[in-house]
Amino acid sequence: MKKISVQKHLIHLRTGPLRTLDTYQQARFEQRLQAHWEDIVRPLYLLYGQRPKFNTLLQHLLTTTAQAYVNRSAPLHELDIRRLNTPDWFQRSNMIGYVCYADRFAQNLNDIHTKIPYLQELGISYLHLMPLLQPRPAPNDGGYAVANYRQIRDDLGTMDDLATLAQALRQQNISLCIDLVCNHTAKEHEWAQQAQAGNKAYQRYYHTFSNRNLPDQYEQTTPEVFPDWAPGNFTYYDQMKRWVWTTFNEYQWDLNYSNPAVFNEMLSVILFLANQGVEILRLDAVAFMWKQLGTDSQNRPKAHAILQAFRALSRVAAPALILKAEAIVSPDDLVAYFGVGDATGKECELAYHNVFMVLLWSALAERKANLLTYALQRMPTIPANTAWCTYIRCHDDIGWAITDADAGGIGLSAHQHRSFLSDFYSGQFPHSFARGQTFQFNPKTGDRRISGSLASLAGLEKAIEEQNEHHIDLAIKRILLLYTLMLTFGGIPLLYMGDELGLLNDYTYQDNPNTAHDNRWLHRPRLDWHHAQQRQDATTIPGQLFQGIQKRIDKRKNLPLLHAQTQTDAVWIHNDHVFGLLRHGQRGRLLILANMTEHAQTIPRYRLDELGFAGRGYDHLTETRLPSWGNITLQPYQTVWLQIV
Ligand code: OTU
Repeated sequence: MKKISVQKHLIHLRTGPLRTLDTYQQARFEQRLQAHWEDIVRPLYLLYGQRPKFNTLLQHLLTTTAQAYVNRSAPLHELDIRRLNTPDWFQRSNMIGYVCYADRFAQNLNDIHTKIPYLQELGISYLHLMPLLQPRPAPNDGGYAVANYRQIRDDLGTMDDLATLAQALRQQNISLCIDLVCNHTAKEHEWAQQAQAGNKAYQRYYHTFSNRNLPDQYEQTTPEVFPDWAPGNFTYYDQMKRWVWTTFNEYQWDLNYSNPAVFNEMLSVILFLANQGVEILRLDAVAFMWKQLGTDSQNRPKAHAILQAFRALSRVAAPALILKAEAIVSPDDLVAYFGVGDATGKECELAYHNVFMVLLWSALAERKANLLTYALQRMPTIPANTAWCTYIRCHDDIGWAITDADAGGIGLSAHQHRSFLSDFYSGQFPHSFARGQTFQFNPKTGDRRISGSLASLAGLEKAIEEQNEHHIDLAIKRILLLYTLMLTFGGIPLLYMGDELGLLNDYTYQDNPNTAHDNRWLHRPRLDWHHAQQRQDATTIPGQLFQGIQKRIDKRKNLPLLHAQTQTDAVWIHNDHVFGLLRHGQRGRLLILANMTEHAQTIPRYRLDELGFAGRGYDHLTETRLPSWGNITLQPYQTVWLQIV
């Protein structure tokens, strides 16, 4: 890679977009550009360095960046400074996320203002509003088929409403997160419309083919995401007489990032949204952003380069913005989204820990912690300036991301185990407590994923139906156990709307022709505020759950050692039914113990001593001291947050 000088580019920018700024504002931009220069050029050179006019391209991207910096409001510039002064703001133990659909949680964006007190009651400091940019008319994959990135869905409000909401949230120390569907657009997006009308420049925004030659070759190695209703990865469009790469639904067209114009467009969208006050962008389906013949076209090095370049450029214009990777991939591919090699800690600040999520469900079904422990131990640590997003449920299905190596390591067959988990959570396995449904059975691979709400998967639906008080109690304990582990693992825990109240599967999606085919709507209920009232009453199920979660959140916030930078190690407890999570570092040591079964379990004292927990322990959860000798017994599904004090 030849040396590319920042100076030459700066001169351009000074006479261009930066010229209206005062010298201080200009200097601040220039300083940031210099600081990030190598991180900007490295990924862009990998992506586009072979092009004859690389410097001109660079100039375009820098102009987009500088223009966004100029457009950024004074309060957001101030936020930038604040975040730069506290770079670990999203890693602290007081970060607690909540995820909801604006219209299913409230009516619309304006109505969310009235729900802020509810969020505060829970202790929320991060709010992810599910897809809200203008989608194509339904069906639109729950909003993941965007027709206009600069407009809000009509019934939710306007872009100004979003900016106003972001500001109101921030005043209450809540950071706003929204989705950016950067892998594909709706076929109704202007770019796709132009392409369909025959505009060659816009056809190059997508992966289009005049015949099946290349598509057939790609198909040899690319898996299907929605084999049930969107088999294959390509769709033919008669008007344009071309095949288009459509990984997901037919109406979602994959963008072609080998075209730098696409990169520039998306960069400008990112910065536009940051300038509305969005602080976290959830980048959807990032694993798919680069296609490469002969591979599965997922997790490619150039997909990582795109993310690295987005980050480096946005750190110049809007450093308060952080990026979250939605890469629901295998453990071996996941950690790379935080950046590796020269880009370590310079890709996405956040990534979903789908592996931890899957392993928790696995451990609950098996009543055993050994796969959970073993697989977590095999995962590399993440860069110090990044954090996981931990979660138990989200709006999507659960795909059993368990590798052969992980399952094999403890004597399981990965294929059979995944199959067991699908049987278990669809309720087919004998004595299963779960009420879920199979999502996307793929006869070619035998793969089956699972839909269902947290409460229904954890046994609450079945127990309520059977009016079995004991089973209701066990289901509540399971849910609280999952919450404990999500809250103590490290990173930002994401509560998924309704789970805090134990909302069960919502079967009404079957009545709507636009959702009936997609059982992920089982777990995308509306929040019934009348039902939510019960949270005040600890004798009700919502009350027990809500207050139990509230208490755990409060405990977490008061334990600064639960900072994301504190090391997290899964540890063997010498009892396969108990999961041990050790958080340790300069801030202190905490051992989380979780009984994964409905029976009492004993933990040998010598093991606690070995782990450095000899002496009188204190359980933060029950606020009691434990005896300094003898074994420890955990009640069914009990968790202990043990510290030596
Ligand atoms: C994401 O999903 C969204 O979360 C889904 O709701 C969308 O349908 C999809 O993208 C298309 O926009 O791409 O990197 O189990 O996890 O489809 C992973 C499969 C994705 C989902 C996968 C996911």
